This record gives sequence, structure tokens and C-alpha cells, in this order.
Amino acid sequence: MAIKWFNWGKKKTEAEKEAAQNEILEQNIEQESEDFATYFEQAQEELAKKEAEEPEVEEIPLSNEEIETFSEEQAEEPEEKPEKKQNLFERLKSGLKKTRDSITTKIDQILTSFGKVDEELFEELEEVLITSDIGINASLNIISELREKVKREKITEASQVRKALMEIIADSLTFENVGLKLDTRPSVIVVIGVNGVGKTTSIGKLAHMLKKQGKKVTVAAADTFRAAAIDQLEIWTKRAGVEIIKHSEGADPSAVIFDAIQHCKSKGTDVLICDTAGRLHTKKNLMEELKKVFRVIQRELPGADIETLLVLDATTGQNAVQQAKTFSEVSQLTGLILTKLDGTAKGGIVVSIKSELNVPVKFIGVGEQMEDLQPFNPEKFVEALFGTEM
Ligand SMILES: Nc1nc2c(ncn2[C@@H]2O[C@H](COP(=O)(O)OP(=O)(O)OP(=O)(O)O)[C@@H](O)[C@H]2O)c(=O)[nH]1
Ligand SMILES: [Mg+2]
Repeated sequence: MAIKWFNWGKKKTEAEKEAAQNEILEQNIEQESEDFATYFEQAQEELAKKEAEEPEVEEIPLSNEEIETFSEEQAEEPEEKPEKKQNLFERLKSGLKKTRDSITTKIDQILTSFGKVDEELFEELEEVLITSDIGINASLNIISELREKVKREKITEASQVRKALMEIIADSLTFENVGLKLDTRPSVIVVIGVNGVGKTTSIGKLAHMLKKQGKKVTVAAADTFRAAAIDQLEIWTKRAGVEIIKHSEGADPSAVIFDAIQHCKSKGTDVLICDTAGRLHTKKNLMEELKKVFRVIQRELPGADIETLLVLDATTGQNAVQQAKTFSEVSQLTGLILTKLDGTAKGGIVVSIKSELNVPVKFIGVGEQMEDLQPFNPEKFVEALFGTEM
């Protein structure tokens, strides 16, 4: 359609320019809606056809050896056994070994070398914290609170300082409402983050965790940038025993999400988890694509609970904070997943992230196995970090 604002011989006013831009924008949105309407009809037909052929897909059968081993392990370990809980803590503890060796060992050396509590002790402790990825601001706050607590509680022995320090760090990590809000059916979890941080792996682990809680889970393979990404996600969904909705490499990620949403609506799925690309040709492309994904979710599931979880790799240290700022442009982040804490001595980054970003860490990754994603529990985290109970 021709655009009428063009007026030869006359300079366009700002208002005319803006009107023209708005018209183009509206046309684009209209076109996008039409595309989706056509797509929706086709998708519905295909879905109906598929359903007629295979009435109910329950669990995708496990195939490779690794998957079999995993299911055997599960069979031997009923969920509610107390040992299992112990196992989780042990996993957390062994995952945090490198960080513990770097932070806690130094703290303990200082505490044993100081008999009494004085200003010099605070200064030495402050130095350990600052040099341990906890970050300057958070470290200064922790030590200033420690000074007050020591005074208030009349602490005189170094061993009591250790406990006080643990309590202050745990408090500093505490956020209200760190659980996932997934009350609508379906509710959606969109997992975002730069490439290689652990999105796909965390989705597999999360799907497993939610399925164990009795939820019906579907995963959308909306990272269509590489074929390998879809295959990798499929392996994880097989392990977790949940469904996957996928298209081929290069497909429009929003179309995958659209399909997945229709599937969830028709099957009564509780939670849809969406994998997304961490890399595109440009950062701008990536952000635009993600915005479109969110538009489709909001349009198709108005009022649904949406968790936007940003995955950050603990080994990248302060870079993670910058990533969080960039990704918060596309959607309001509802939580963070901090991965690879097991591979780094930089576990102190948890404290730094909490103090710099007002977004709760909801899960932490402490290894590559299915059980190695844990809901973040500040108290347990600090106990694992210090190797003792509070
Ligand atoms: N040690 C350890 N490795 C992890 C953890 N989480 C993920 N990984 C590993 O990190 C690597 C990258 O993980 P992916 O899940 O493929 O990362 P991604 O963000 O999906 O990457 P792209 O799809 O390329 O954007 C894999 O080798 C994972 O096994 C963790 O908590 N601990
Ligand atoms: Mg991936």
C-alpha cells in the first residue's frame, strides 16, 4: 500500500515522519498477526491429525545406555528417603569444594590465628571476602554488620565470629518468594542467557525436578539456531521423560513456541519450558527474537504465570552482572539460575549478584548430572560453603 505522506517540494515535518513510521509499524504488526492466524489454522489442523493418529503421548521411551542407568538409579532411590536429602546436601557440599577451599580455608586460618576479637581481625576477614568474588560492596556490608553483631551479642571468641559471619552471609542472600510461581495451566518458564552458560542442561534438570513433583511438563525447542541444540535438548527430555515440541533448524523460534502452547492447551500441560538461543548473528537479532517470543506467549496465554529465568555461568564472575543487565531489556527477569558452581572457586559471586541485581537466585547448578540443579537455599548454601551447620 502506498504511503500518502509523501509530498513533493515540501519538507516533511517531524510529525509527518512519525505518522509514517507509525503506519509502517502498524502494518508490520497486522502482517505478523495475519501470519500467525494462518499459521494457527494450519497448526490446529496438523495437531488434530496427529492426535487422531496417536491419541496420547505419555512418556518418550528411554533409549541409550546412559538413560537406562539413570532410570535404574531412580528406581533404587525412592524420592522420600532421608538419605536422598542428605545426598542433595552432599552434592552441594562437594560442588562448592573449590569455593570452600578458597574462601573458608582462609577465614579459618585467620580465626585460629586470632585468639581475641579486635579491629585487625575484621580487617583481615574483609580482605579475604573482597578478594573472593563476593565483591567490594557486599564484603564491606558483611563486615560492617559483623562488627555490629559482635558488639550487640558481646562476642569475644573467634569461634563465635565464624557462626556470626555465616548467619550474616545467609541473611544477605535471603530473598522473599524464591519459589517458582507456576499456578496457571499452562504456566511458562522461558530460559534465556548467552551461549554456553548451561540453559539446555538446566532445562533438562528442571523438567526432571518438576516432573518428580507430579507436574506434566512440555519443553519447546526454541533454540533453532543450530540443529545440535535441538538434538541436545531432545536427549535431556528423554532422560527426564517429558515431551518436546520441535521444528527444524532455522525455523522461527516464535512459531515453535506457538505450536508448543497449542499443544499444552490441548493436552492440559502444567508447565511449558522454553529453551532459547544464546547466540545469533548479532546481539540485536537475539534481543528482537526474544521480544517476539514474549509477545507470542503473552498473546496466546494472557494472564498466564511466566517465569523468565536468566542462566548465568558462575565461572564468568563479574561479567554475569553485565549479562543480567542486557537481558533484563527483553523481559522482566523473575529469577536467576547460577550454573557451574562446582567448576569454580568463584562461588562468592552468589553474594555479589544478590547485592548488585535485585533478582533472586532461584536455582544453582553444582554438576552435570540430572540431580545437580538445586533450588537455592541460602542457609544450606552457607552451611555447605563453611562445611558446618549453623
Ligand atoms: N560442571 C558443570 N557443568 C555444567 C553445569 N551446567 C551446565 N554445564 C555444562 O556446560 C556446558 C554448556 O551447557 P549447555 O546447557 O549446552 O549451555 P547452553 O546455554 O544451552 O548453550 P547454547 O545452547 O550454546 O547457548 C555443557 O557441557 C554442560 O554439561 C553445571 O552446573 N556444572
Ligand atoms: Mg542450549
